Amino acid sequence: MKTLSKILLALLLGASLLQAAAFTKDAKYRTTKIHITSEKPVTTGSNTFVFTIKKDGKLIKDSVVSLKAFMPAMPGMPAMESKTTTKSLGNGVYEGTLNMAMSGTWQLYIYIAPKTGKKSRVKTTINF
Ligand SMILES: [Cu+2]
Repeated sequence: MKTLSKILLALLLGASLLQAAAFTKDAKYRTTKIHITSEKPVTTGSNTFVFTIKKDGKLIKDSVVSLKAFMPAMPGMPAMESKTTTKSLGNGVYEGTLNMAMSGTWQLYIYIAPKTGKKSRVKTTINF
């Protein structure tokens, strides 16, 4: 029995290591498409998200990508906001950490400023 539970535990750990991101979401605005992932489930506090950004099917490299997450004021609670500028991981992939102080629905704005060409903003929500 002890051996069996050890085997089961090993299988579970192996499965969780192989598992894809705990959180994924796709957002788009016109021809800009963003695939958002987080290694860990989204939770109250600090969350690191990875954004893969494409425009017209091409990976968007060399852009400044910044984030704003906010929750409007609720009864008995002020509005909350977290902003950051992402770090480019190369090849159209950007990573940023937001502090989400409470559970619920957060509005997320992703601002993309390319070196040349038009800036764009993609809106989505994150719910946890
Ligand atoms: Cu709130």
